[in-house]
Amino acid sequence: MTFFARMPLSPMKVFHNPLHAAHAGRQEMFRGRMVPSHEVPQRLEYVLAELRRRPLGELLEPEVDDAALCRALERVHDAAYLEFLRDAWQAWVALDPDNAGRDALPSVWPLGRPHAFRMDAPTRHFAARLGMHAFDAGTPLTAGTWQAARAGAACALAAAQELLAGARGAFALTRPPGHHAGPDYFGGYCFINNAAVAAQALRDGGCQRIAVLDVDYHHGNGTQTIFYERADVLTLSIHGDPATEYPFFLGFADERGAGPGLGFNHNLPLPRGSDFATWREALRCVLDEVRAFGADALVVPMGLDTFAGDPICGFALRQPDYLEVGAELASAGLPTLFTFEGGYAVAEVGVNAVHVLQGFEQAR
Ligand code: Q9C
Ligand code: ZN
Repeated sequence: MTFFARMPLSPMKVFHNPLHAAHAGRQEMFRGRMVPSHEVPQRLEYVLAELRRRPLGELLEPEVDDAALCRALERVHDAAYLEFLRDAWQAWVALDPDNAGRDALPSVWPLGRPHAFRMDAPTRHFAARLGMHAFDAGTPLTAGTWQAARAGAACALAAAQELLAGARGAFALTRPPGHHAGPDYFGGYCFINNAAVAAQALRDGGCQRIAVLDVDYHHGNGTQTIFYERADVLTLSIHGDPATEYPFFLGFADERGAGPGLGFNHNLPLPRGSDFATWREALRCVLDEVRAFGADALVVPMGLDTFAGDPICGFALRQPDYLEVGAELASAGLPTLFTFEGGYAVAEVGVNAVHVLQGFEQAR
């Protein structure tokens, strides 16, 4: 018998992050220029507005114990990285008081090649620490980043607790997003891996096998890396082929896991321009894997940047397709936790997100 013997049909609870707007990046490096951030607070506000129009269930702020949150974060991220994030803004402003009016972005990295630059260089300079903990120059770290990211992870933890208490579905509506964040690094607009925090909290709450099915346009590199050597968390991702798409350096089909985790990661890269028929075929394929794995819970890092109208991505899903995405996900028949990831067609992201959730609710 699986961990969840009975599944009451309670409506989906939504945990939204009251501090999300404290993280508001001004600019990101994009093709050699500084451009306005794509990952903006308005994105979440559009989802909230749509949820008020089409309520799915209770809309709650997470109430989680501080110490419990700390423990949950340390289950997936290095303590030194969390400390870095906590103190980063203060260190940035200490470099130069004028920095208070600009966001922090890395501009030098150690690469990691042998005998080139030292990964253990004896420096605590903030520019060096930033380069050690970031993998791109598109993810501004701001005055409120730590507060927002931490409160966002609290949403993921509360949603996991909801599933452990018997709920069939829960949504962690939070930003910044999380699926690109790894054990000790940020990037791709992500700082704390909310989906990984949720998956690990489900494991620690007694679930034996968790499947994480990432539907964001971009490969969920952080989640893959966090669970790469583990057989208890199956990581699956459908995304734009990294041969041409961000994050370029991970997300290829031959990455199947390592050590005891060999066989427990599967990437389905699709060519830029793929339509819903192609995408849905990939989804059905990974859902078969979820069933074969015998997962007792499903975590879905939900990006809506697969939308045809997305300004920085290349798939061609249409608005009504998202209702079907939700219904397909419900066919797994598992308690399911959604996190909010990408989706940069700001005015449409609310309808698309709620379509997935409504499709899920109506099909279950
Ligand atoms: N020319 C998420 O969707 N910039 N992150 C890509 C491509 C970074 C996306 C630039 C995209 C990160 C959560
Ligand atoms: Zn994305």
